[in-house]
Amino acid sequence: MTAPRVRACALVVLLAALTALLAPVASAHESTPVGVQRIELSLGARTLALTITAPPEGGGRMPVVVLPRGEALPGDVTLAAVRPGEDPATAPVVVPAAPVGQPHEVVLTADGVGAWEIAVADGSTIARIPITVAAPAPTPRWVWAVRIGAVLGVVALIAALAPSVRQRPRLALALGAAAIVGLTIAATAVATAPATSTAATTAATPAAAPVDPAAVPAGGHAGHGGGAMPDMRGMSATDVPADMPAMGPGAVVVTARTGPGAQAGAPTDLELDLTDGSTGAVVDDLTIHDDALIHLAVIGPDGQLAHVHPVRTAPGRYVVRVQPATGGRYGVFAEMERAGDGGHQVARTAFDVAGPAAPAIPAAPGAGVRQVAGMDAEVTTPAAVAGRPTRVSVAFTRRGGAPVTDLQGWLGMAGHLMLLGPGLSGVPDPADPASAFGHVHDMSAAGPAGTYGPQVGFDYTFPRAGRYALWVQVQRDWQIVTVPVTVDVAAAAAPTP
Ligand SMILES: [Cu+2]
Repeated sequence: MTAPRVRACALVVLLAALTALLAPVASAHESTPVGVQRIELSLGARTLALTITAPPEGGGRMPVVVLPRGEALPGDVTLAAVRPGEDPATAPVVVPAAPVGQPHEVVLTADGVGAWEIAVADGSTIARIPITVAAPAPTPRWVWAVRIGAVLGVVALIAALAPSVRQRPRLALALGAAAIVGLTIAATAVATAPATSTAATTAATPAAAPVDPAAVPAGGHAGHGGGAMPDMRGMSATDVPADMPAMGPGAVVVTARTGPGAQAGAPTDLELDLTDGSTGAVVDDLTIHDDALIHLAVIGPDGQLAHVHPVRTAPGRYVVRVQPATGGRYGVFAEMERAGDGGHQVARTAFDVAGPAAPAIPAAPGAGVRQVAGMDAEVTTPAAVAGRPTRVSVAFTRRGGAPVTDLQGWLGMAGHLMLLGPGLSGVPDPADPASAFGHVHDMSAAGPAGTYGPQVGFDYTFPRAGRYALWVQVQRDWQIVTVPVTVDVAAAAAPTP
């Protein structure tokens, strides 16, 4: 080979080596892992599902997809990325009213490190979703070693191959040795580099802690303050023991307050203030879990359940619109997760509504077929015994018998079951702290089309005998379908000697 060809070949090899060496460095440093977070908002009378793509480390573009669900409502909503507490009116992005199920993407900008809020306004309420933009991680030492070693090696090698240097063998040899040393340093740094770390830039959803199914207590109670029920056949659940005071370190106390003159039959904004049960401090460290900051069950004396997702309007303050149908005392169950070791918990409170009182919860049908939202819902519950796992399932068919297979996932699951246990009177009473509350998930995998059905099922261990009110919830055509069910639970027989 001629000298120019040797040089050309050496150059190609060098460039290839340089590219190979620098490639992992570039990907480790420049491409920020992108976190995508879904959050459900009950904003005024609207239901919106937001999909937020976190900005890169250091700040930048933040695409948000807004999906209206539930009822189509006139009027725009506006979105803005603001610093905490800032007025979002200065540069809002308008999301025009759209039919339910039709997503609309807007791009916000959070161009700095630290705390931000995505402000979502409907003209009367401003929801503020907290977002944290992480600082870019400092370049690790091994990356600098790769860079310096590679540059040194390549420059020395090119210099060693220069015609003028090749006529001076000692210098060429020294440069060649320097090139080998540089490239060796770079290669060693790559080989010994730690695995790339990822930094979340948005409110993180902590993974559910694995639970040992063998640890199910005989009584069926699992955890206090709404600890996760042991998983059974892919199910997960939340259970609030009766008489549960949501106290203990880090337990959140929720105070509920209706608007002035809350009246049966009229919508009212329910305000929730969150404080720490131990310190009395405002609690503002909720993380998104199951696509919401707070999952709120409001259960009326008439047996109606509203499963809504209050919006954060200020630190420690959440608001949700409710429409109580009757007068009386309403039970409120707030499921949430605190950052750090706060864990998953349920806080319980109540509020009163003026107006004619309804009788105690009328019993919904038990097992069997009932019609709901244009479908036949067939409920199956085996004879339930306190302390034994029971499977409650609902099969949906269209009128005419064809199975329903187009149920949409909601909050990341095929279906939800909420339930209220018997109070001291022996029947469910949302105002009676003796009535246990539970929330169970059907976590079955979606079908090939990404939908669910025709059946959803839930495993639950009823803690004690008595009458339970259950509400099975699925989503279809962007609407939540609720199937109320009554289950009478028998006492466990005394063990025979
Ligand atoms: Cu929820």
